[in-house]
Amino acid sequence: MQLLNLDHVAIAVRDLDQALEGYRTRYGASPIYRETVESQGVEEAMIPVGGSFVQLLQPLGDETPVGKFLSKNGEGLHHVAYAVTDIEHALAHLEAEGARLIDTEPRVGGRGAKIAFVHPADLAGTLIELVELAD
Ligand code: CMX
Ligand code: CO
Repeated sequence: MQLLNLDHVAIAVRDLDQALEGYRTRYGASPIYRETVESQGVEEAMIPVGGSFVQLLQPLGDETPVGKFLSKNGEGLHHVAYAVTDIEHALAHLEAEGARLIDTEPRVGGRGAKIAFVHPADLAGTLIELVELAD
């Protein structure tokens, strides 16, 4: 098990266009990907920062994970995502460690990457995403 890189920090927003405009005007930063990921209930945009990204997430509905988060907490930091080389191996390791996995098998997320989440109650109150990027 090795965390290769901080792939992204994700921020829940109500209005993706408005948040992107803020990043553009305040920080001169623009997204290089923008896509709807139905399976995760989000429209997402990825802004490159060094070797990592800021991921802005707008929910597709109130009953999605990000929709529920916004209702409860308002806009703000939602999760951190670490890149791994072999996500199945990483999940097997975490399961053996007794970690509270949300996904026991990877799903396909944005950029065609394999992704899986670990529950925020598992460690330090932080929702963690593992990402294995597509070749
Ligand atoms: N960070 C930290 N804590 C969080 C959290 C978050 N992002 N989301 C929820 N929680 C906490 C809640 O505050 C709550 O804590 P308490 O029990 O102390 O009140 C607890 O987790 C349960 O929260 P909930 O509002 O009842 O929500 P659910 O249990 O229905 O869902 C979670 C929480 C994490 C299981 C769900 O959001 C999930 O499956 N997330 C993974 C998928 C996801 O987030 N997809 C969108 C991003 C896609 C992408 O990055 O590509
Ligand atoms: Co993410």
